[in-house]
Amino acid sequence: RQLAQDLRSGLALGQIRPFYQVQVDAKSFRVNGVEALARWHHPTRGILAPAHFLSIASSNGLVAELDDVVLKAVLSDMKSSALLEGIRVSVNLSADRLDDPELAAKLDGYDIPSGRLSFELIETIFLDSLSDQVRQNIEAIKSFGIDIEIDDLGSGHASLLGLLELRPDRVKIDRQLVTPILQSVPSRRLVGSLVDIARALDMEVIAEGVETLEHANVLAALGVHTLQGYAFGRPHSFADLSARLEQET
Ligand code: G
Ligand code: G
Ligand code: MN
Ligand code: NA
Repeated sequence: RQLAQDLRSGLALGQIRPFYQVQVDAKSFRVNGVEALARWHHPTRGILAPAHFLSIASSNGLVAELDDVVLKAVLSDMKSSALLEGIRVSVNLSADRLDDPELAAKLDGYDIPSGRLSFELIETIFLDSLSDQVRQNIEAIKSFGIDIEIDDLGSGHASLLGLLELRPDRVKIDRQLVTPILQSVPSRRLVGSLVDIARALDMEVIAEGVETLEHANVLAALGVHTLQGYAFGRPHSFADLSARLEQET
C-alpha cells in the first residue's frame, strides 16, 4: 500500500523515466531502433524495473498514466537530441491505455514525430475480440504515423485472424522461442516459420532476448530483420544510450 502511494507521487514527480535498449539490423548489426523501458528512480530503493511496480500500477489503475508519463519523457528525449533522428523508438502500450477513450485526444496534444515512433501492444489485446474503442484508437495511432508492433509473439494469444485484421507493422518474437534455437531444430524451424508468416502479412520481425552472437547469426540466416537482447546491450539511461550512439556515428 505504501508502494502504491509512492508510485502515485512518483509519477507526478517525474521519478518514472525510460531506459532504452538498442535494436540492431540483423545483417549489419547497426542500431536501427530502441525500446523504451520504464524505470522508477525511487528515492530510497534505487532504480526499480517494471517487475517491481507494474502489477502495483495495474491493481491501482495507474498503468495508463504510467504509459503516458513514459511517452511524454520519450518525446522529450527525441526532441532534445539529433542522435535519435534515424532511429525508431518503440514504447510499450498497456491494454488499458489502448482502450482509453482519451488516447486520441492526448496524442493530438503532443508533438508526435510521424514515422519515428512505434507502440508495442501485448498479445493479450487479442484475448477478446477488439472493442470499437480499441479499433478507433488503433486507427488514430496509425493516423499519427505511429507504427504498431505486437510484443511477445508466440507466448500468448495473438491469433492469425487477429494479425490479419490488425495488420501490425512489426512483430516481436518472444524470447522463450528465441533462447532454445541453438540446441533445438524444431525451435529453429518454428522461428523460421514465424518469419514466413510475417512476410505473408508484410510485417517485419524483431527477435527479443538475443543473448549471444551465435543466436544473432542464426536469426539473421532465418530472415529475422532486427535483433534485441543482451548481446547488443542492456537497457541504459538516455545519457548512456546517447554516448553509445555517438560512438557508432
Ligand atoms: O525493462 P524490463 O525488461 O524489466 O521490462 C519488463 C516488462 O515490462 C517488459 O516486457 C514490458 O512489456 C513492460 N514494460 C516496460 N516498460 C513499460 C511501460 O512503459 N509501459 C508498460 N505498459 N509496460 C512496460
Ligand atoms: O517484452 P518486454 O517489453 O517485456 O521486453 C523487455 C524485457 O526483456 C526487459 O525486461 C529487458 O530487460 C528484458 N531483456 C532484454 N534483452 C534481454 C535478453 O537478452 N535476455 C533476457 N533474459 N532478458 C532480456
Ligand atoms: Mn516490449
Ligand atoms: Na517483449
